[in-house]
Amino acid sequence: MTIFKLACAALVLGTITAVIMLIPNWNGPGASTAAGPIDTLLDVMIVISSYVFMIVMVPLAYALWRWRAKPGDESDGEPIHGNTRLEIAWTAIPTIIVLSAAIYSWIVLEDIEAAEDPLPIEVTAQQYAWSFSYPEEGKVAEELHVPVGQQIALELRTLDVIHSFWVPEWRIKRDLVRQAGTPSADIDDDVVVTPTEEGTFTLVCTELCGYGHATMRANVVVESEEDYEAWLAEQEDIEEPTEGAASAGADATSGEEPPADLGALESEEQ
Ligand SMILES: [Cu+2]
Repeated sequence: MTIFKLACAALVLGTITAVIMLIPNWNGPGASTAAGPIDTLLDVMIVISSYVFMIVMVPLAYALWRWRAKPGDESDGEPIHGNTRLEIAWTAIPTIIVLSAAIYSWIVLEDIEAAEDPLPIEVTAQQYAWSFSYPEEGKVAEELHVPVGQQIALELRTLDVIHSFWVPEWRIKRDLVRQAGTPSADIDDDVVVTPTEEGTFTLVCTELCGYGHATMRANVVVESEEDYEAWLAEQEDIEEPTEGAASAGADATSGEEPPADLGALESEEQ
Protein backbone atom coordinates (compact mmCIF):
# COMPACT_ATOMS: atom_id res chain seq x y z
CA MET A 1 0.00 0.00 0.00
CA THR A 2 2.87 2.36 0.84
CA ILE A 3 4.44 1.67 -2.54
CA PHE A 4 1.13 2.44 -4.25
CA LYS A 5 0.83 5.75 -2.36
CA LEU A 6 4.42 6.68 -3.18
CA ALA A 7 3.86 5.87 -6.85
CA CYS A 8 0.72 8.04 -6.92
CA ALA A 9 2.60 10.90 -5.20
CA ALA A 10 5.44 10.62 -7.70
CA LEU A 11 3.02 10.68 -10.66
CA VAL A 12 1.09 13.69 -9.33
CA LEU A 13 4.24 15.67 -8.45
CA GLY A 14 5.84 14.64 -11.76
CA THR A 15 2.82 15.97 -13.65
CA ILE A 16 2.86 19.25 -11.71
CA THR A 17 6.62 19.65 -12.34
CA ALA A 18 6.20 18.93 -16.06
CA VAL A 19 3.37 21.45 -16.41
CA ILE A 20 5.39 24.18 -14.65
CA MET A 21 8.58 23.42 -16.61
CA LEU A 22 6.72 23.58 -19.94
CA ILE A 23 5.52 27.16 -19.29
CA PRO A 24 8.76 29.07 -20.16
CA ASN A 25 9.71 29.30 -23.83
CA TRP A 26 13.20 27.98 -23.16
CA ASN A 27 14.53 28.26 -26.72
CA GLY A 28 13.11 31.69 -27.54
CA PRO A 29 11.50 32.54 -30.87
CA GLY A 30 12.07 30.08 -33.72
CA ALA A 31 12.89 31.10 -37.30
CA SER A 32 13.65 27.93 -39.26
CA THR A 33 11.96 24.68 -40.18
CA ALA A 34 14.08 22.98 -37.49
CA ALA A 35 12.55 25.07 -34.68
CA GLY A 36 9.27 23.14 -34.38
CA PRO A 37 10.74 19.61 -34.19
CA ILE A 38 13.59 20.73 -31.88
CA ASP A 39 11.19 22.51 -29.50
CA THR A 40 8.89 19.47 -29.43
CA LEU A 41 11.92 17.27 -28.70
CA LEU A 42 12.85 19.52 -25.77
CA ASP A 43 9.28 19.41 -24.44
CA VAL A 44 9.25 15.60 -24.55
CA MET A 45 12.59 15.51 -22.70
CA ILE A 46 11.24 17.92 -20.07
CA VAL A 47 8.21 15.68 -19.45
CA ILE A 48 10.34 12.51 -19.19
CA SER A 49 12.83 14.27 -16.89
CA SER A 50 10.08 15.62 -14.62
CA TYR A 51 8.69 12.13 -13.97
CA VAL A 52 12.15 10.58 -13.53
CA PHE A 53 13.05 13.36 -11.08
CA MET A 54 9.96 12.77 -8.93
CA ILE A 55 10.20 8.95 -9.14
CA VAL A 56 13.65 9.34 -7.53
CA MET A 57 12.93 12.23 -5.13
CA VAL A 58 9.63 10.98 -3.63
CA PRO A 59 10.98 7.59 -2.37
CA LEU A 60 14.20 9.33 -1.25
CA ALA A 61 12.27 11.90 0.79
CA TYR A 62 10.03 9.16 2.22
CA ALA A 63 13.03 7.00 3.21
CA LEU A 64 14.77 9.96 4.89
CA TRP A 65 11.66 10.69 6.91
CA ARG A 66 10.49 7.13 7.66
CA TRP A 67 13.80 5.50 8.63
CA ARG A 68 15.72 8.39 10.16
CA ALA A 69 17.67 7.44 13.33
CA LYS A 70 16.02 8.21 16.68
CA PRO A 71 17.86 10.82 18.78
CA GLY A 72 20.64 9.07 20.73
CA ASP A 73 20.50 5.90 18.59
CA GLU A 74 24.17 5.08 17.84
CA SER A 75 23.58 1.49 16.69
CA ASP A 76 24.42 0.20 13.20
CA GLY A 77 21.62 -0.31 10.70
CA GLU A 78 20.41 -3.81 9.82
CA PRO A 79 22.53 -5.55 7.18
CA ILE A 80 20.64 -5.56 3.85
CA HIS A 81 21.20 -8.16 1.17
CA GLY A 82 20.84 -7.36 -2.54
CA ASN A 83 17.49 -7.61 -4.30
CA THR A 84 18.06 -9.13 -7.73
CA ARG A 85 14.62 -8.36 -9.10
CA LEU A 86 14.83 -4.71 -8.03
CA GLU A 87 18.35 -4.34 -9.43
CA ILE A 88 17.28 -5.76 -12.81
CA ALA A 89 14.32 -3.36 -12.85
CA TRP A 90 16.35 -0.24 -12.04
CA THR A 91 18.87 -1.15 -14.72
CA ALA A 92 16.40 -2.13 -17.44
CA ILE A 93 13.92 0.75 -17.06
CA PRO A 94 16.48 3.61 -17.34
CA THR A 95 18.11 1.78 -20.28
CA ILE A 96 14.78 1.65 -22.11
CA ILE A 97 14.06 5.33 -21.33
CA VAL A 98 17.48 6.55 -22.48
CA LEU A 99 17.47 4.38 -25.63
CA SER A 100 13.98 5.58 -26.58
CA ALA A 101 15.02 9.22 -26.10
CA ALA A 102 18.18 8.62 -28.17
CA ILE A 103 16.25 7.01 -31.03
CA TYR A 104 13.67 9.81 -31.02
CA SER A 105 16.46 12.47 -31.07
CA TRP A 106 18.16 10.64 -33.92
CA ILE A 107 14.94 10.58 -35.98
CA VAL A 108 14.41 14.33 -35.39
CA LEU A 109 18.01 15.16 -36.42
CA GLU A 110 17.79 13.00 -39.55
CA ASP A 111 14.52 14.73 -40.42
CA ILE A 112 15.66 18.35 -39.96
CA GLU A 113 18.99 17.75 -41.71
CA ALA A 114 17.58 16.06 -44.81
CA ALA A 115 19.09 18.01 -47.73
CA GLU A 116 17.08 18.83 -50.86
CA ASP A 117 19.18 20.80 -53.33
CA PRO A 118 20.43 23.37 -50.79
CA LEU A 119 22.33 26.60 -51.54
CA PRO A 120 25.97 26.01 -50.50
CA ILE A 121 27.67 28.66 -48.34
CA GLU A 122 31.13 28.32 -46.82
CA VAL A 123 31.49 29.61 -43.28
CA THR A 124 35.02 30.26 -42.06
CA ALA A 125 35.82 30.91 -38.40
CA GLN A 126 39.02 32.28 -36.97
CA GLN A 127 39.89 34.15 -33.80
CA TYR A 128 37.68 36.23 -33.57
CA ALA A 129 35.65 36.69 -36.72
CA TRP A 130 33.35 34.92 -39.14
CA SER A 131 33.50 35.18 -42.91
CA PHE A 132 31.21 33.76 -45.55
CA SER A 133 31.75 32.78 -49.12
CA TYR A 134 29.21 31.97 -51.78
CA PRO A 135 31.07 29.59 -54.10
CA GLU A 136 28.33 29.42 -56.77
CA GLU A 137 28.29 33.21 -57.16
CA GLY A 138 32.01 33.72 -56.44
CA LYS A 139 31.40 36.23 -53.63
CA VAL A 140 32.73 36.77 -50.11
CA ALA A 141 31.10 38.71 -47.28
CA GLU A 142 31.36 39.52 -43.59
CA GLU A 143 27.64 39.10 -43.02
CA LEU A 144 25.60 36.00 -43.70
CA HIS A 145 22.68 36.81 -45.99
CA VAL A 146 20.25 34.13 -47.08
CA PRO A 147 16.97 34.14 -48.97
CA VAL A 148 13.94 33.25 -46.85
CA GLY A 149 12.49 29.80 -47.44
CA GLN A 150 15.63 28.58 -49.25
CA GLN A 151 17.37 25.56 -47.80
CA ILE A 152 21.06 26.32 -47.24
CA ALA A 153 24.01 24.00 -46.63
CA LEU A 154 26.66 25.62 -44.47
CA GLU A 155 30.10 24.15 -44.89
CA LEU A 156 31.79 25.02 -41.63
CA ARG A 157 35.52 25.28 -41.14
CA THR A 158 37.96 26.86 -38.76
CA LEU A 159 41.43 28.24 -39.46
CA ASP A 160 42.65 27.89 -35.89
CA VAL A 161 41.01 26.65 -32.68
CA ILE A 162 37.60 25.07 -32.11
CA HIS A 163 34.68 27.44 -32.59
CA SER A 164 30.97 26.73 -32.61
CA PHE A 165 28.30 28.03 -34.97
CA TRP A 166 25.06 29.02 -33.26
CA VAL A 167 22.06 30.94 -34.53
CA PRO A 168 19.62 30.48 -31.65
CA GLU A 169 16.48 31.21 -33.71
CA TRP A 170 17.48 28.57 -36.24
CA ARG A 171 18.10 25.95 -33.51
CA ILE A 172 21.45 25.18 -35.13
CA LYS A 173 24.57 24.68 -33.05
CA ARG A 174 27.59 22.89 -34.46
CA ASP A 175 31.26 22.78 -33.47
CA LEU A 176 33.94 23.64 -36.01
CA VAL A 177 36.84 21.28 -35.47
CA ARG A 178 40.04 21.44 -37.48
CA GLN A 179 41.13 18.07 -38.77
CA ALA A 180 44.64 17.12 -37.68
CA GLY A 181 47.25 17.48 -40.42
CA THR A 182 45.16 19.63 -42.77
CA PRO A 183 45.08 23.41 -42.99
CA SER A 184 41.42 23.97 -42.38
CA ALA A 185 39.21 21.04 -43.32
CA ASP A 186 36.38 20.55 -40.92
CA ILE A 187 35.79 17.03 -39.69
CA ASP A 188 32.07 17.62 -39.49
CA ASP A 189 29.38 17.44 -42.13
CA ASP A 190 27.52 20.40 -43.55
CA VAL A 191 24.78 21.99 -41.51
CA VAL A 192 21.51 22.12 -43.41
CA VAL A 193 18.87 24.67 -42.41
CA THR A 194 15.85 26.38 -43.98
CA PRO A 195 15.15 29.86 -42.54
CA THR A 196 11.43 30.63 -42.42
CA GLU A 197 11.36 34.16 -40.99
CA GLU A 198 12.80 37.33 -42.49
CA GLY A 199 14.84 39.52 -40.17
CA THR A 200 18.26 40.13 -38.70
CA PHE A 201 19.62 37.52 -36.33
CA THR A 202 22.95 37.03 -34.59
CA LEU A 203 25.46 34.29 -35.26
CA VAL A 204 27.18 33.58 -31.96
CA CYS A 205 30.38 31.64 -31.37
CA THR A 206 29.40 29.32 -28.55
CA GLU A 207 32.71 27.56 -27.93
CA LEU A 208 35.15 29.44 -25.66
CA CYS A 209 37.91 30.16 -28.19
CA GLY A 210 40.12 32.78 -26.53
CA TYR A 211 40.02 36.24 -24.93
CA GLY A 212 38.02 37.72 -27.83
CA HIS A 213 35.41 34.96 -27.78
CA ALA A 214 32.60 37.15 -26.43
CA THR A 215 32.93 39.51 -29.41
CA MET A 216 32.92 36.74 -32.03
CA ARG A 217 29.54 37.46 -33.58
CA ALA A 218 28.17 38.20 -37.02
CA ASN A 219 24.93 39.49 -38.46
CA VAL A 220 22.64 36.99 -40.14
CA VAL A 221 20.13 38.60 -42.48
CA VAL A 222 17.23 36.57 -43.84
CA GLU A 223 15.55 38.49 -46.66
CA SER A 224 13.53 38.16 -49.84
CA GLU A 225 15.12 36.58 -52.92
CA GLU A 226 15.34 40.01 -54.64
CA ASP A 227 17.00 41.72 -51.65
CA TYR A 228 19.40 38.80 -51.35
CA GLU A 229 20.38 38.97 -55.03
CA ALA A 230 20.85 42.75 -54.83
CA TRP A 231 23.01 42.45 -51.71
CA LEU A 232 25.09 39.62 -53.17
CA ALA A 233 25.83 41.62 -56.35
CA GLU A 234 27.44 44.34 -54.19
CA GLN A 235 29.79 41.95 -52.38
CA GLU A 236 33.44 41.42 -53.20
CA ASP A 237 34.49 38.73 -55.64
CA ILE A 238 36.39 35.75 -54.29
CA GLU A 239 40.11 36.37 -54.79
CA GLU A 240 41.88 33.57 -56.58
CA PRO A 241 44.92 32.66 -54.46
CA THR A 242 48.07 33.52 -56.44
CA GLU A 243 50.69 30.82 -56.92
CA GLY A 244 52.87 30.38 -53.85
CA ALA A 245 51.88 33.64 -52.14
CA ALA A 246 48.21 33.71 -51.29
CA SER A 247 47.15 37.04 -49.87
CA ALA A 248 45.85 37.28 -46.31
CA GLY A 249 42.36 37.97 -47.62
CA ALA A 250 42.28 34.76 -49.63
CA ASP A 251 43.50 32.80 -46.61
CA ALA A 252 40.62 33.94 -44.51
CA THR A 253 38.01 32.96 -47.06
CA SER A 254 39.34 30.06 -49.08
CA GLY A 255 41.14 28.28 -46.27
CA GLU A 256 43.66 26.86 -48.73
CA GLU A 257 46.59 27.95 -46.56
CA PRO A 258 46.75 28.24 -42.79
CA PRO A 259 47.65 31.70 -41.45
CA ALA A 260 51.40 32.08 -41.01
CA ASP A 261 51.00 32.71 -37.27
CA LEU A 262 48.71 29.76 -36.66
CA GLY A 263 51.15 28.18 -34.23
CA ALA A 264 51.28 31.37 -32.20
CA LEU A 265 47.48 31.57 -32.12
CA GLU A 266 47.15 28.05 -30.87
CA SER A 267 49.85 28.30 -28.22
CA GLU A 268 48.06 31.34 -26.78
CA GLU A 269 45.15 29.10 -25.95
CA GLN A 270 47.12 26.56 -23.98
CU1 LIG B 1 34.43 31.65 -29.63
